[in-house]
Amino acid sequence: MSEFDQSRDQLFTAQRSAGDFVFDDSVASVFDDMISRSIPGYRTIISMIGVMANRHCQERSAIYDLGCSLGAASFAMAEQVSCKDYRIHAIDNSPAMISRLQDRLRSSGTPQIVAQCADIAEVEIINASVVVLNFTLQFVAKASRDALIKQVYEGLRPGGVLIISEKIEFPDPNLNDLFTELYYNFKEQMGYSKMEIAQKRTALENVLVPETLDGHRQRLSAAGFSALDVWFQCFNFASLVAVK
Ligand code: GEK
Repeated sequence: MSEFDQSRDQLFTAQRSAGDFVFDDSVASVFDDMISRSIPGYRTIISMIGVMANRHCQERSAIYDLGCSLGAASFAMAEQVSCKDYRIHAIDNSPAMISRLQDRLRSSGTPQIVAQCADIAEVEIINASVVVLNFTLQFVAKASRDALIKQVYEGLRPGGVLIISEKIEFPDPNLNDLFTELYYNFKEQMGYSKMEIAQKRTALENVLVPETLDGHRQRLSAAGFSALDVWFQCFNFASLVAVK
């Protein structure tokens, strides 16, 4: 548990009418609890992003945390990166997330993190040594994903890395069903009821659009990344690293 831990996520406990999931203040206020009980391995992924960022950060370069939410990956990187003269750009288009992140930055004394409320499709990536897309690309319109990854590639220095975590789907329908069911079993184990799980699933239906690992690999190769592979996977959640 971090010093920032907030309230428990009970957003989907009551019967609710259909409506798409949005990253508003009610979500931001319980987000730490929500994401750590909803993504198997989330805390491990966050901590390893810090380890990888320390390995790849270059002096006088920029680190980007795209779709940073409350800044978990940014704080992990700030804690672990030892190279000199770098800045972490923590970017999210949810005003509720960014306002809470600003509060955290004010009280945490981490001047190397700069928060910005913006659409990541419109942010210029410049002089980057590390770019993180931790469960963000899945919320970007599919038609815009190629351009975004290409832009990240162009903005990275040689030797720089992109770390990208996503909910994934499987080409084999039986495996897809199995991993989906195992994932719901995990959520029940984390204290969510069947009704909460079903309602959240409906709310996310048109908002979170997963792709296959092959789809991600192809997009990363097409953008120019030469070395890339999965470094973490649990059921239908995976994280890849791609080196320029
Ligand atoms: C973490 N990375 O804790 N531009 C900017 N932000 C966006 C966009 C966009 N176009 N689309 C979605 N977002 C975080 C977790 S959460 C994952 C990331 C989840 C933002 C959105 O506002 C939200 O804060 C974040 O991407 C996705 O490591 O909730 O499953």
